[in-house]
Order: sequence, then C-alpha cells, then structure tokens
Amino acid sequence: MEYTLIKMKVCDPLPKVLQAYNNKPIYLVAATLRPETMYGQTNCWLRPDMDYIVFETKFNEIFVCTYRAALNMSFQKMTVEVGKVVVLATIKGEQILGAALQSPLASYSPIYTLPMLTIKEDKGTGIVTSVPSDSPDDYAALRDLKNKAPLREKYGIKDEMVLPFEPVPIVEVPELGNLSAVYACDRFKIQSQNDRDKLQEAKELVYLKGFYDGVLLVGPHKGKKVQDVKKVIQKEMIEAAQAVIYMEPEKTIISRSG
Ligand code: ZZB
Repeated sequence: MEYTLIKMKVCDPLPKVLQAYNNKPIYLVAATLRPETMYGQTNCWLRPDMDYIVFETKFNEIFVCTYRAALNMSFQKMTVEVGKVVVLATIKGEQILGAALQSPLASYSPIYTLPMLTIKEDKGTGIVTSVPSDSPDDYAALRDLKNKAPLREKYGIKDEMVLPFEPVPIVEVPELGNLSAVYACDRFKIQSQNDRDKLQEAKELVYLKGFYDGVLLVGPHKGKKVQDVKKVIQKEMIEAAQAVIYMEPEKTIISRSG
C-alpha cells in the first residue's frame, strides 16, 4: 500500500514532551491516500492512549509517529541506518493533544491535534490528518467534539481549537455535492464516530464517487478531475519537501500447508 506522508510542522509553543528537540524542525507525520484533499484539513487526529515515538530522520528532522511506522520508514532509507530506528522518546498521544501545527496546503493555520478514539495501531503512522469535507470518519469525530463540551474538557481541548473549524468545500462530487462527507453522514444518519458500520458504508460511497467523478474546487488545479491531479499534487508536495512517499507492507501472513 502506498501512502503520502504529510509533514505537519509542530509550532511554538511546543508541547512539553517535545521541547528537548527544539533545535530541529519537528513534524507529526500523517499517512493519507488522498493528497489532493489537503486543502480541506481542519485538524490532526491522535489516539490519546496510544504510544508514539520521537525519532530523527537522516535529513535532521524530528518525526513523531508509531514505532511500527518508523521502522517501515527506516527500511525505506529515511534513517541513517537502514532497518534501525533510534528512539529519542516514547510518548502517549494525550501528551501532545492541543498542539498547534502548520500543515501543507491547509487553508486554516494553525490547526490543532485532537483526540480520535478509533485510530488503528496497525495502519499508517497512527497520526491522521482530518478532512471533514470528504472523510465521513473525520466529519463524525469533529462533530462529536464540537457538540460535546465534556469530551473537549476530558482531553483538555480548548474551544478555539475546535469550534472555528468548519468543513471546507474542496471537491465537487456529482449527486453528493461539495461536502460529500457531510452529505453521506446525513444520508446514513450517522450519530457519532462510533457508528462504525454506517461510517464504513458512507466511506465507501464517498471514496468511489470522489475518486472517479470528483472535481477539484480550489488551488492551482481547480476544475480538474481528482483522478487526474492526485499524483500531480502528491509530486508537488514531495518536491516542496512537504511530503514523502511511505509504503506499507501488506500484512498477509503467507502460510503453506500440505
Ligand atoms: C486524508 C483523507 C481525506 C482520508 C479524505 C480519507 C478521506 P483506508 O482506505 O482504510 O486505508 N487513516 C490513516 N491511518 C489511519 C489509522 N491508523 N486509523 C484510522 N484511520 C486512518 O483509509 C486510509 C485513510 O484513513 C487515510 O486517508 C486517513 O484519512 C485515514 F477525504 O487522509 B485519509 C472517504 C475517505 N476520505
């Protein structure tokens, strides 16, 4: 599986657990399949109870992600020694909640790290960039945080990190409109980020239609089809050192019998 790794720069004031690395640029790195949607980022998701590591790349940058993802990166020659990750620190997601980030192409700056409880440990980097206009999971989770003050309080999230951020229309999808995830969450009557089955259906609908029929509404490739610009936008971000390609081995276990 090929992902685009989006380098989301941590801004001052740095969270306490990252202050020791302030002499180098620090990035939370998010794995995405939709680089063309980066215009619509409103926040970054972390899982509060999950372990993340801090490590240095061979380009003198500090990355934060799961150890599993860092090891994959080291095999892709992103660390000094192939297959080896020098762990500077292990931290919990909750220790970097509420951090301010600058993320490539985003129309909001800064955006903040917020809690999402459904992040999977064995996929991507454990850091997820949020595009509520086009991702039902992101819309449902952002809406939960907006509607539930106790949820914000529980994680020490200030109102101004959540309330001003609205889904940004970035892709027009025939029949689904320019906020396809919002449309899909309404249509499938999704109540919260825990409506897993309905969210899966919603995701399938917007993924397919968005990819084949979606037209970009913003940026230099405005008016072009998503399927024609996805690779171009990925390449532009890589050339601007805002992103890198990240591969993940399929986790099929090959077993032989007989
Ligand atoms: C931005 C984005 C914009 C995404 C969109 C999706 C959509 P898949 O198909 O299941 O592999 N993601 C990445 N890592 C994780 C994780 N560890 N746990 C939970 N979610 C994760 O899904 C890949 C997508 O799931 C990634 O692409 C990321 O969100 C999220 F408009 O990045 B995406 C209809 C989806 N639209």
